Formats: sequence, structure tokens, C-alpha cells
Amino acid sequence: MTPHTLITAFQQAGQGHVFAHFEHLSASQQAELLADAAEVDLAEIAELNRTLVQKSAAAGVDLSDLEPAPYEALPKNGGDAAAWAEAKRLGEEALKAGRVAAFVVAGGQGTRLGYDGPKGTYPVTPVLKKTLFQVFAEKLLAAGRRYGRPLHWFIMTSHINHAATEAFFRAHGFFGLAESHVHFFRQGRMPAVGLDGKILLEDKHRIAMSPDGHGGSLRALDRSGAVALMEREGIDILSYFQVDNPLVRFIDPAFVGWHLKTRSEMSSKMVPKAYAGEKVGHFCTQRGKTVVIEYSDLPKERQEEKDAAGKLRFIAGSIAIHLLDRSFIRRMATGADALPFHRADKKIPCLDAAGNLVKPEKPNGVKFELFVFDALPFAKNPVVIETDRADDFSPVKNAEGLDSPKTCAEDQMRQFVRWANANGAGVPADSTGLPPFAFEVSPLFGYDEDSFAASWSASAAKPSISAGAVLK
Ligand code: UD2
Repeated sequence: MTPHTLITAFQQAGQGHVFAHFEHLSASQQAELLADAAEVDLAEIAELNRTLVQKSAAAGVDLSDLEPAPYEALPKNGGDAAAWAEAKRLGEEALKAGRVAAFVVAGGQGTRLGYDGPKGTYPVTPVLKKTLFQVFAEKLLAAGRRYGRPLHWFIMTSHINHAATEAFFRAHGFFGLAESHVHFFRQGRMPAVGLDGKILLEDKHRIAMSPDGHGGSLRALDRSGAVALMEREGIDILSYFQVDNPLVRFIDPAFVGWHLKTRSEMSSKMVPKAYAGEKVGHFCTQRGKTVVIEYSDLPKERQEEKDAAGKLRFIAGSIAIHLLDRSFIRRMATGADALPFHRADKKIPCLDAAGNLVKPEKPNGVKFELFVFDALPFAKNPVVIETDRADDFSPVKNAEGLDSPKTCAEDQMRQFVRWANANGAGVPADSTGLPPFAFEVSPLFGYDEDSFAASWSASAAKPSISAGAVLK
């Protein structure tokens, strides 16, 4: 498209103001603005304005016919122990055959934490303050050794943090992983619009663009060549997790086995919600399909609904851990089924009509985001399995209070104590399982109960666990 046709298309779509300052820009700034504009799908924005922006903020989420989704309970909660053991065996086989790769979505901005930098570079472990990325890398390294082949790792970044993320890995020698097995790619971007549907400018030569949500990962995986690489390497399953959760067991043989034995195209882990209003999605079924309804979309009375036994009815909380089949990713990325966009009202710094930068006090615009769990209703045989929260979920989201660096470090230590004491270490702990001093277990020593037990029994002199100890 020539600059002229692009500008005309914007004018015809009622978005001509994007080029209001064009004449006064330098040649390179003009080129930047044209490049931003070329990324915008004007028909898509017009449609989103019609369906999302001109409606109330909650419009678009269908809450009819919702039922709680069934899930495979853990054996200790009534699940079938033999079926779990069989799943673990199948998963181990798949891991040894190199059929599984890891995938972290790390394109978000971490605004709530108030941390300026890629969230994966945030320090989280109790003693050594290893970063999230290092924890994941070491888990992957250890799993590769355990299953006899190095695992591939896909890392989705965004235009905001791509360069910084790559530089961080490089500066740390990829934490011991082979560089050839770590694959970075950038997610797509969407323009933000004002409450009147007009595309916002963050500068005279820049459209206010933001990452297209973690659901953008499906198309970005395909576009970036990640799916083709999986095909070449014989990787059938991608283990999806979020960058904010160092406890995540993303190489989990039983989970992989459930996925395989149920012939699921997309599988998920759930935890029973800790309390009615916990900020997690809810696994539900809706007219025969599995769906996730985000906490912000499910009315309070439904979040609090109880069943006959007095238990929360919509109990299955989504902690954003999934397995995705390669062929399913490709179908979602290139086929006719498309994820719906969600509307997020935000305070977006932007230029006013006179071209001055304003920093709004209240939401002044809308960002459009895709959510990966919206792929569930399109998947064949989706299965949801229960997991122990203590072994899979303690995210760092807020600077203080719930889901903060402090709660996360404590949950890591409770896990270390459980693993150690299951092997007779006799570490003292309070009634919540927290030790009176900080210590830490390197993922290279143990990244789950089994690997910890294996290292423990292999060490002739049992490691001493005291204040500041690090088991390596
Ligand atoms: C997410 C889930 C919530 C629950 C919770 C568990 C949604 C909408 N909600 O809430 O149901 O499972 O996690 O912790 O997902 N990201 C990108 N690109 C983007 C946006 C996000 O890569 O454009 C990544 C981000 O880096 C992070 C993850 O997605 O790893 C989650 O993002 P979030 O902080 O927006 O999710 P949250 O806490 O609202």
C-alpha cells in the first residue's frame, strides 16, 4: 500500500486524525507512523468498535447456560489412583521421546507489581534471589537431564520487552541451556482506541499500540515459525504457563499423560478456589463446551453460589496452565475459528486534539485483548485435571499483600520443607508449614517431589538445612 492509499483508508474509516500531524513530521517519523498504521486492520477495529466499545464494559461475555465443568480429581480427593499412575507413565514416555516443549507467555507489562523491566527478570527465590527466568531455565535443564534429552523452550515477548528479554538471557549465558533450544518471538499488537472509538496516538508519529493479549500467542506461534520448528523436531505438545508463577510444574508427566490418554487438544489444570472471590478464571461448561469465565465477568452471586453440600458451585479455578497440541495451535492460528477480543478499559497516555500529551486520571480508552483460554471451546476432548495449589501456583502479581514477592517466597519455602521432610530431613516449621529461617532448593537439585527425592537419596552426606542453606 502506498502512503497515500493508507492515509485515505484511515480517512474513509473515520480515523484520519491519526495523520493530523503528518506534514510536520521528519521523513523517519513519517515512516514510523506509516509502519504503525500498516499494522492496523481498520475493518477489525470498526467491528470491535461496534461490538465492544459502543456497548457497556461487560457486554460480549455470554453467561447463559453455565454449569460447573467436570475435572479429574487428585487421588487424595477421590480421583482414580490407577488412572493417575497410568497417566504419569504415559507422560514420562512422551517426555523421553521429546514430544513436549515448554512455552512461557512473557509479553505482559507487570504494571501491578510496579516493576520496570521484563517480569521474568524479577528476583523471586528466598535466599539467592534468582529471577523467574532463571528458575524456569533450571527446571527445564533438570527435566532435560531426567528424561535424557534437552527440552525446547519458547518464550513469547512483546514489542515492549523483546530486546530486554533477549539481552537478559544472553547476559546470563542462557542459564546453562543450549541457546539453540531457547526460542524468543514477539506477540502481535493492537491499537488502543478512545471511548469514542478513535485510534489513540501516543506521539505525533506513534499510534498507541499494546500487546494483543496472551491469546495472541496462538497466531504468533504460527507466524514466528515456532509451530514449524515443533514439527521438524517432533514436538507434539506445548506446555503453556505464565511468567509470574515460579511454582509452576510445567514439565508434569501426569498432566501430559491425561492429555494423551483422553486425546485432548487442549488440557488445563485447576485448583479448587481458595475463596469465592479469588481472582482466577472459572472452568465451566456451556452447551456442551468447556469455557473459562474470568473472575471479572462472573457476577459476585454466581462466584459465591454453593451446591447442596455447601461447597462453592463454580469451584474450579483456572491458574493458566495448559497443554496445547501442535495441530490445534495451527488450526486456531490459520483456520476459520477465531478467538474473540475482550475489552479492557485503561488509563492510556495519549495526545489530545491539540496534539498535547495527556496522562489521564481515569480510564480514557480501550485496549483489545485475546485470551488463550477462549480456545478451549474449539478444542476436541478438552480435559481439566486437578492439581495441588502448593505444588503449582503462587504467582507474583502485586508489590504487597496477596500474590506478592513475600507470599511467593514463603510458598516456595513451604514446598522445600515438604519435600525435605518427606525424606526425613526434620526441618522445623510452624502450623502453616513455614520454616523459622530462609533456605532454598535449586531446581537443579529438585524441581518436584520425585526429582528432590532422587537427589536426596543419591547424596551420601545428607545436606544440612539451616538458615541460608542452598541445596544445589
Ligand atoms: C490471569 C488469568 C486468570 C488466572 C490468573 C492466574 C487472564 C485474563 N486471567 O490473570 O484467570 O488464571 O492469571 O495467575 O488471563 N501476557 C502476555 N501478553 C499479553 C498479556 C499478558 O504475554 O498481551 C502474559 C503475562 O506476561 C503473564 C500472563 O500473560 O505471564 C498473565 O497476564 P495477566 O497478568 O494479565 O493475568 P491476570 O493476573 O490478570
